[in-house]
Amino acid sequence: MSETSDLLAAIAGTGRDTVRGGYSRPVFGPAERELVEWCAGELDRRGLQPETDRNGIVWAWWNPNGAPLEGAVVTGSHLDSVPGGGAFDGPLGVASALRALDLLRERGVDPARPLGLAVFPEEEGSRFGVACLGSRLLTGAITPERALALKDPDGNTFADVARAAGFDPAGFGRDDEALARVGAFVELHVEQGRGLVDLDAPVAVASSIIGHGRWRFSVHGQGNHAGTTLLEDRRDPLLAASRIVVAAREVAAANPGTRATVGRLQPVPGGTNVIASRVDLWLDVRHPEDVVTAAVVAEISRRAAELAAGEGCTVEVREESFGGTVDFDPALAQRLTAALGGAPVLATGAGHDAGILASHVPTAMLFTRNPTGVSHSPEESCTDDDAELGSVALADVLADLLA
Ligand code: HGY
Ligand code: MN
Ligand code: MN
Ligand code: MN
Repeated sequence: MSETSDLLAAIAGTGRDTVRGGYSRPVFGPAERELVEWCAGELDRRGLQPETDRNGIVWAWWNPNGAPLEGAVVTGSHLDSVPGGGAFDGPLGVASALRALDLLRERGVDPARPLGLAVFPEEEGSRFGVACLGSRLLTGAITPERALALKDPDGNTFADVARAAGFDPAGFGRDDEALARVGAFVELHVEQGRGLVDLDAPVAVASSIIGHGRWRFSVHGQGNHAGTTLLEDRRDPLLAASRIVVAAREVAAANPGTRATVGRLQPVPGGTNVIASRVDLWLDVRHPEDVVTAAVVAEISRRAAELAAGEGCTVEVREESFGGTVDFDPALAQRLTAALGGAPVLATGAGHDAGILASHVPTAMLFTRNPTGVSHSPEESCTDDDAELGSVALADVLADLLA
């Protein structure tokens, strides 16, 4: 074990299992209250008073010199997960932030600026469908109106869930005061790929996040009885949807570098002996060049309309979220690389709150090695030693930024 992996074990031992069930950050889901209490307890034990702001972001400040908070250095990540996710995507960034604070204190660092720790809600978008919902609300990348109307799989609106968790729905939205406090944001995250394994290095600095978005396809057909409806009389949206999934792969394969995924498909009403009346499927498309992403989505949409019509169905396509490729601040990335005495610089295909903040404040990321390279799955991994090396690296770059 290492101090960082001890913190990770504590996170895994709390209500995170329910969070891993794809539900939103505890602050919006009282069932995961235990996770928030653990986090608040760890901050409290370090003499930091956690406060949850009007967008559901948890902030805590280490400010031994009582300096104004504006222009602070902030580090942190998220605690929510995807359904069936791993134990490190998010929590490693939070555990490393706590451990890095401990290391800064052990080293006797006297910060010229405050250090903030932040935990962002609903980074995965597993509950309300839009990734990085907390950081999008903070920066105005999503309007409060659109966010409040988002629904979870049970049909609860974000407004209702937030109100039930004690938030004022009128409070959500861009928060310039909070943004003014962030002079620089550094997020550490487990690597979601094999870059560091192949380079045989424990930590990397991020160069960019490739652009990515989510589109909802709703295929409408004719609900009917599985036993009394002859094949020639059917307008089966699930058959059309299945062909759309195959077409998405074909279009992606024809555009090198494209990643197209349908990870969620929902027949309605979903009965074994019922021909569906509608099928919703969610398409995730990513590519380093935003124009290619747009062209791929347009071609998949065109093919979908054709395939639906071929089965007597229709299809509606709605963009749920899109963020273009983010190139992190090169000077800040260079400064982190120098503070580490040199480190690999890697791009990522995964989205992060850092990707949303990067358009508003100087932002950087560190990645810690993941021996399996697998993520969004229980096989996601990080050794105890590497987890600690990541925290040490985070402490090194924070010490440099706080000097
Ligand atoms: O989907 C992503 O890339 C991130 O894990 N939210
Ligand atoms: Mn993730
Ligand atoms: Mn993540
Ligand atoms: Mn019947």
